[in-house]
Amino acid sequence: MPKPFYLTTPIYYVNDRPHIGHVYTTVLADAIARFHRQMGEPVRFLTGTDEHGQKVEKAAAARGIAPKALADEVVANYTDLWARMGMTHDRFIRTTDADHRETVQRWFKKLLDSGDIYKATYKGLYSVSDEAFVTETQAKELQAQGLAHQLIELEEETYFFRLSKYEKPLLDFYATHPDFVQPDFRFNEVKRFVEGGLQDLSISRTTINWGIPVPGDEKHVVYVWFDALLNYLTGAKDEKGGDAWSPDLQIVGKDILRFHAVYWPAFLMAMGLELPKAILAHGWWLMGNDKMSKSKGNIVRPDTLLKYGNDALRYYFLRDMQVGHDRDFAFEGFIDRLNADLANGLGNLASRSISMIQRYRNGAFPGASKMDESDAAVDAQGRALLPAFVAQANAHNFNAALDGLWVFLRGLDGYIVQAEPWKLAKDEANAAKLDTVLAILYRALRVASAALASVMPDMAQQLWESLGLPGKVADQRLDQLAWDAPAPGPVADPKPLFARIDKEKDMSELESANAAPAPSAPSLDVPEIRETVDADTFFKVDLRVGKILEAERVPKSDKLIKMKVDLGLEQRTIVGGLGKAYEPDELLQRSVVVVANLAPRKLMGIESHGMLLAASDAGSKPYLIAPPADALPGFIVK
Ligand code: ME8
Repeated sequence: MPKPFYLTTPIYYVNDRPHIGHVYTTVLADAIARFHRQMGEPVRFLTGTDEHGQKVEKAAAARGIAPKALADEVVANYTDLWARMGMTHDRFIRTTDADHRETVQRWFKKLLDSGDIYKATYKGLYSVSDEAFVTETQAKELQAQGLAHQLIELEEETYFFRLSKYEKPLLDFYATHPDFVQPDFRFNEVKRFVEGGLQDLSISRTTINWGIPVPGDEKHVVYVWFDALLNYLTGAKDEKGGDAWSPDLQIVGKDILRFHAVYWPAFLMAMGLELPKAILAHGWWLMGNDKMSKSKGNIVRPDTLLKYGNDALRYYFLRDMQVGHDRDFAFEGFIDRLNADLANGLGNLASRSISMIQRYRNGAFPGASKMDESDAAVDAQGRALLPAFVAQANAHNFNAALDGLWVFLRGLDGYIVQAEPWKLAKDEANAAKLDTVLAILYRALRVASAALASVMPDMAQQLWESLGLPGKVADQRLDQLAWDAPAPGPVADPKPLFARIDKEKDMSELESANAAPAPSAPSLDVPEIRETVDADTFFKVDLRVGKILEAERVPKSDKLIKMKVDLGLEQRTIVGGLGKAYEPDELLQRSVVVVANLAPRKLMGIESHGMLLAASDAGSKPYLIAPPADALPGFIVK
């Protein structure tokens, strides 16, 4: 049994339901998996979920449930969605699976024995959202992006991975493997990062419980990224004892490239295992050119789009995204693309062509005996179609592959208009020319159907059957399908491939289905500046930096949140009217500015000792004022 083409997606965190970003990655991987199968290769395709770590622990705590219960719930969301979408992965791995725990503990121990893992004390800044310690430079970057609230100070005894030792081996490896990271510009970012110097990496935590225990030192759990990356090792093994190691292609979003192109290969070098052949980093789907995020309320969920069918969504993703780059998502563009390419384009061409074969030739496949110049030109383009598609898909450029196919299909509309088959049919003297035109249309649709099997599996099969072709289109070898092979039988009645979308109607429906608690535009609905006060009056107000340690909603109030705030010298209970703008979970570990000497007052029966400063106007939500990350609780604000 030859080693299968081993393909992986990232494993997704279980702190939230899937959104179109996760769907995109998985669709891209699924299309690549199907494409390789159609090239005659055995494939092992792995996806799954990343279930340990602080992010998941916190999300579960915010819901008042155990992390594993949250994981089970979110996993069901993923597995249901993948089943509905017909994803063809061979295993859905969960980092809570017993065989994975065994992999992680076994390798941790081996690397400890070999000296690539050692124990020491770490003191520094930690980013909760990235689940990673950050360097001073990275901290400054986060501050500049207004993300300083994600950083916390941490000092702990930890196990380190000797990453610094692999700086040179990694650079040597990059130099000798020019296709390791795709696209090129991302590879350059990775190289620059490693050239900047690598520090040893902390790979255990004592501050959280939700993780795989370090073998022999159970107050530590294994750092979530060490745990998560090793899923690719666990998942390489199949149920029959086969091992697909090493990965041929690992698909990741640009956000997690560093973990995959630096840490991961360094781990593998330490383990003495073969490195992946290629890592493909794709860009992001944005909304209004902004990152999708829960707090911005601009997340597009797959269900909103799946009402147009799985194939339509797959097509849009693969056609409109140039792998590697970011792309702004817009409902209008989505509908326009589907109407133009699927309803008017392929759908229309297929039904027109098949109907003509039925009407003029009783459904039988006509042979192309004679070709004039225009027929020969289209026929030659058609012959080149599949090899071009295969070359582009091999390079994972589905958007170019599909673009090329559609340029040809659109060209056929012109060919039909020029040839006027309805006129040819009226005169028996033109029978040979009519045969040729119909044969070319038939061949083009057959090739399109085979090529599209990886992109739109159901629609491709439907088209295949309409052409009177037997079996599964997915079983057609793309490297063996002959352009001018004879047809085995008559065409069948064409079924409409894709119904045109009523744009006006659906646009408003789509936008409201996805209705975001839209971030209110800065309308500047503010009163005049107030009367002058002297400095003494102002300085009576004692403003301090605080850090929110706990946050929960006040029962029966949609506005009030009760918080415990660290003021350096003491901890306070403060009740704030933030509930419509923030989830309690988003407030945790945030640095804030507190009016520290405000007389206590009771809000819904709870005594509040202070107030948090926020900026807003009459129409907007309150935006909490965030001091920089290195301002400690207790610092005076003046
Ligand atoms: O990072 N556009 O999990 P995650 C395109 N558990 N793709 C997007 C996207 C967007 N807007 N948003 C997310 C993790 N993605 C870790 C991975 S792997 C060992 C551990 C995709 O749930 C993209 O592929 O945050 C990104 O890498 C992945 O979802 C992150 O998923």
